[in-house]
Amino acid sequence: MNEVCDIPAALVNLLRDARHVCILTGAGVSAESGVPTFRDAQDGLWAKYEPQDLATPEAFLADPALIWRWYRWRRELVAEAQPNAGHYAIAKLAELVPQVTLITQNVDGLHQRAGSKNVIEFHGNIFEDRCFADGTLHTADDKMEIPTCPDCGADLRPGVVWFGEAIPETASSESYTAASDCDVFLSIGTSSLVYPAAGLADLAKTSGASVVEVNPDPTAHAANFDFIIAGNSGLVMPELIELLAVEPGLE
Ligand code: BV8
Repeated sequence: MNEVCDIPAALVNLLRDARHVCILTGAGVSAESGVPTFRDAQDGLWAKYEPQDLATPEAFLADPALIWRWYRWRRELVAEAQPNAGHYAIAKLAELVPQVTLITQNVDGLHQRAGSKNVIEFHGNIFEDRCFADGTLHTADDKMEIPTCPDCGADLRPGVVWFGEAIPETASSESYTAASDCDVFLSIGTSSLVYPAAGLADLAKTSGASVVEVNPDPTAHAANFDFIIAGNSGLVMPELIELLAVEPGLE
């Protein structure tokens, strides 16, 4: 079996004996599906914008048509993308350990398309439309440059969490519960710079869990993690699953 990166046997044993594995994923997990990360420079007509500057209620209020064009561009990009081996391996892990809680910062829905169930969408979903006034879910009329709410006439906005906005209550409470209950926490494909998501690994650590980072470019947080696997999730996760599937003692 061609080892793509060395996965310590101690980590495989840890996962083999795990009771509850909590996983946090970020844009890096979708990078191998061709979905640009937030760190990646945007190309084309969006190159001059910082994603962080567009993903705010202020930017929407200032120019809702611009923001709708940006999100429709990203929706097309994501709709054309396919889940990659990393997404499928993460879905498979749920069959190999008693309990998995999957929390994603990604709004692309690729985990669900790879078969993961009960995914906690910590930052919402890009394909949802919500009333800007009260957050109610609606289906936007895509012929409208700025779709409006059929109930109150306010603008509709993409169902994602913008900077400066609170994390949805259910997603927040379920994530904190899982991070403080798990015995293994996997942080995969995230720069761990955006809060409160970036605080979940520390919560798991202080709650006694072993914390693992999978990222080709180890983050500033890695120093207080237990295992750092410096590789692409599309290579590391399938290998981890393969090693987990091997009967102990037959490695
Ligand atoms: C809030 C949806 C308050 C929208 C997103 C504490 C300290 C400092 C700042 C704050 C703080 N608390 C709050 C803040 C402010 C802010 C924040 O964190 N700012 C940062 C930038 C400093 N947080 C907020 O505003 C949050 N809300 O605090 O509200 C509040 C409370 C109550 C009531 C009212 C208000 C909301 C944050 C959510 C924003 N929305 N997304 C959209 O998508 O359009 S965030 C968005 O950016 C993503 O969802 C994701 O979370 C983040 C990007 O991070 P990553 O996913 O990690 O991706 P990134 O590109 O950064 O990195 C990719 C990584 O992958 C890299 O490390 C790379 O090496 C790696 N990689 C690359 N290829 C691979 C790979 N890894 C594995 N395999 C590969 N192949």
